[in-house]
Amino acid sequence: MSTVVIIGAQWGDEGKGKVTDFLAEKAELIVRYQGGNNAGHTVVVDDQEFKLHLIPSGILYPDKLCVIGNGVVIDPKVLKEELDSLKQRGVPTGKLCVSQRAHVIMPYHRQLDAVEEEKKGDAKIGTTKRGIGPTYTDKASRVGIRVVDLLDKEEFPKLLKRNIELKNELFAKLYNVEGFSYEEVLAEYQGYAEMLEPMAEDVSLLVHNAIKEGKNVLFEGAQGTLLDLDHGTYPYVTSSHPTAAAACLGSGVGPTKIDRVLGIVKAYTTRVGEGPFPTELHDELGEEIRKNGHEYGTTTGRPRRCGWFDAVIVRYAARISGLDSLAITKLDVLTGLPVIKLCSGYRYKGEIIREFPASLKELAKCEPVYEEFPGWNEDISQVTRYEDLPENAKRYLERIVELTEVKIAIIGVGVKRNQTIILE
Ligand code: 2SA
Ligand code: GDP
Ligand code: MG
Repeated sequence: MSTVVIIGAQWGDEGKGKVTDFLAEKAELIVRYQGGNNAGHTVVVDDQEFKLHLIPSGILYPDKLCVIGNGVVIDPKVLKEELDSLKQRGVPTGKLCVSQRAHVIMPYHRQLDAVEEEKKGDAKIGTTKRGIGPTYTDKASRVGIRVVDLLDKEEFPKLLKRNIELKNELFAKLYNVEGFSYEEVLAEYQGYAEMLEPMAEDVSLLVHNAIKEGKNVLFEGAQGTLLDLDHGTYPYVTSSHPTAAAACLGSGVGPTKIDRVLGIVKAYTTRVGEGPFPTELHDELGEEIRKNGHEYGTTTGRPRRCGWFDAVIVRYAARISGLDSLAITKLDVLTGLPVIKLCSGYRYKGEIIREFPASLKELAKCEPVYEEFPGWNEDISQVTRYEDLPENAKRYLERIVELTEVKIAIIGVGVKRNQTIILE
């Protein structure tokens, strides 16, 4: 390992948190580079479960430097809560840095997220309502507030006043909801500025120097490829780029500095929020997988939609992010199913297609073509070597490799660090 980017190759919640935590043992620096506290990364250490939203999953090791890059949107209220909660549980949090260039989520962003969703009615995206989209919108509109601006005692009040006036007008005229008090938000955020001051860094420089010194760096992605603003199932996407290229842009390093890209996939597929999902199971089996896999949103608690593994989307994710290898998680959840299905292509207008379409109308007409595999009943949750997996499980995995054209490096058979099979 030297510099490795970890991305979700489906619709998120593939187990990036667990894999990052597992690989972080050999890393010196762990970087979050996109998204915000819409993410929910679960890490289980011994018997303790941690749900991280904003802070990189490396934080659970006392000696790793954790960094929040410029591509992340930071809600300082959530950052404070997450830091306090970790401290309360005895986790040292002194080695966390945030980029001076990262944009800050403001209370009006959270409110906008909620009212915009409501206004959309049936066409809602199913966002996490954490203010993510409106914060990236302000960033692109060049009216956002960065960490460095929040720390500027002269500039911040001016920026805030201008933004609150504009947003309050919008709330009153368009949404008929109450706006925010400038004085109250100013006082609240001045408190956050004090918290952020010692953490704010030139993250690009910090990561650059670490790479130059030969340190192992992990870039921890959030959400998944099909939620990418450009490459996902638009408009049912998030407002950032959960694909590998974002690791460079969102932390300020050049693409030549990245050694490997690891795609995390579940042994089946889930999606939370609205939008197309070709292999979704609408029956009892979907319920069973949800129950066995504990498929509920780590941030919002919403039930996740469940379905079969879709090799079309993973092959697509492999192309978009240039995946070197896959980590297949939650193989144990499939134990006991008599038959496991694998989508190898879509039937569209009588033809088999293997590339993921851009048009949602076309996607809606795509019917998954399934290959069927006999399941296994053996408990695999303690297996540590690939050879010891049941033959039927190996057959299923081998077909995933053939269809996605990416080799498997890691297999997850449980939530804990030691419930992991390494293949290379
Ligand atoms: P947003 O809030 O603007 O990013 O929502 C836009 C879409 O992105 C989806 N999204 C996610 N999908 C899977 N997991 C995410 N994190 C949480 C988790 C989700 C939760 O770990 O379970 O708790 O509900 C995540 N974050 C954003 C979202 O569902 C929308 O489809
Ligand atoms: P992330 O957003 O990609 O980090 O994933 P989440 O944490 O939102 O959801 C993945 C869930 O699956 C978490 O509850 C993990 O503890 C759990 N998990 C991860 N890997 C495995 C695995 O191999 N087997 C099982 N049974 N659970 C896993
Ligand atoms: Mg998650």
